[in-house]
Amino acid sequence: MDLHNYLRKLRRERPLHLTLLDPGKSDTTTIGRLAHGAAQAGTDAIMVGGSTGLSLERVDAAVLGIKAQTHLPVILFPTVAKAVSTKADAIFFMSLLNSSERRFLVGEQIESAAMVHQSGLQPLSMAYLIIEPGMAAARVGKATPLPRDDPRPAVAHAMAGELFGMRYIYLEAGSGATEPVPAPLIAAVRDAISATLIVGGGIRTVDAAAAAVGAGADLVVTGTLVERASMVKEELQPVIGAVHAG
Ligand code: 1GP
Repeated sequence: MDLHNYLRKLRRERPLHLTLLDPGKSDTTTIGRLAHGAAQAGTDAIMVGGSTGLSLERVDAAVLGIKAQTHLPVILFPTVAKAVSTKADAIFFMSLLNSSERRFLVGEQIESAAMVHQSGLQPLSMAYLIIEPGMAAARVGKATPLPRDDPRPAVAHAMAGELFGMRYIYLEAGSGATEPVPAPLIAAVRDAISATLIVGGGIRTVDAAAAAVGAGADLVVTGTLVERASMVKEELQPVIGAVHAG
């Protein structure tokens, strides 16, 4: 499956929802159960990744667990090269553009490049931008989060990513953020780029999801919402509905 085309075609109809599952936080059985519920709720694809506690064994098992439970495409959302699973369909081949550490700008990517090339994983090039508060993603990625109240630095980073040829720009407030990326910042980045715009971090309500797509997000990511749900399908469905309603 050509994931880029799949996402692009669907996007012509409506914005998309992606569910992030973290093998560093949940065991394989739980990941399979969450993926099943998210699929029933209408999510468009599953992202697998996290900031800490990841090993290749855990990521492999998570991807296989998801594939046993759903037919949804699985996209890796990697932090380190050693945990890049070849069992997924695609990989966000990403650079954390506001990291101060070479490793997260190009180092891990260089280490995984030959394997990605040989594996059949489809690379989806992405500029990853961490916005305040940034949470664990900022700490682990050695990023000084970009300001929430002044869109200019985020716009400049997004434009640089697009000029590098990156097809996806991800505005990340950090998993579990108390406040998601503000709508005016999303709108300013949307105005400045034509790449596919992904927004995530702290989106747990219908209103927050509607605000993100209203401001111009093409893809909305939620993770904590599904991890904390006791009834995954029921709790996720309204938020996914708000994304799809665009
Ligand atoms: C983190 O943007 C994602 O990379 C998801 O964040 O867990 O807050 O939904 P949440």
